[in-house]
Amino acid sequence: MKLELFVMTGCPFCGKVLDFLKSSGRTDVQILNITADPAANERLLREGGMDQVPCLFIDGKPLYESGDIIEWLGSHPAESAQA
Ligand SMILES: N[C@@H](CCC(=O)N[C@@H](CS)C(=O)NCC(=O)O)C(=O)O
Repeated sequence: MKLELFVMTGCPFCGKVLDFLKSSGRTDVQILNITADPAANERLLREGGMDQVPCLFIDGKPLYESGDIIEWLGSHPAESAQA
């Protein structure tokens, strides 16, 4: 499963999700910072449909809202952690 988290610098909601990732030791989520990466910003708008972060792309399907993202990540552990 491909997981991509779109964030931006200084966003507290993004910080909440990043803190969750760090505390869970999860490394299977690719981080894309739209502040530093204009192509990622364009992709978020085009494929996600909303100019809002954080947004988690789950195999290309966008999930917005930090609380929903954390809930999803919590209920879908990293594949390597499932064994
Ligand atoms: N309720 C959302 C709030 C997210 C939010 O407000 N993000 C801000 C950055 S801190 C944003 O993307 N603002 C741009 C916009 O809403 O167009 C969440 O918890 O994820």
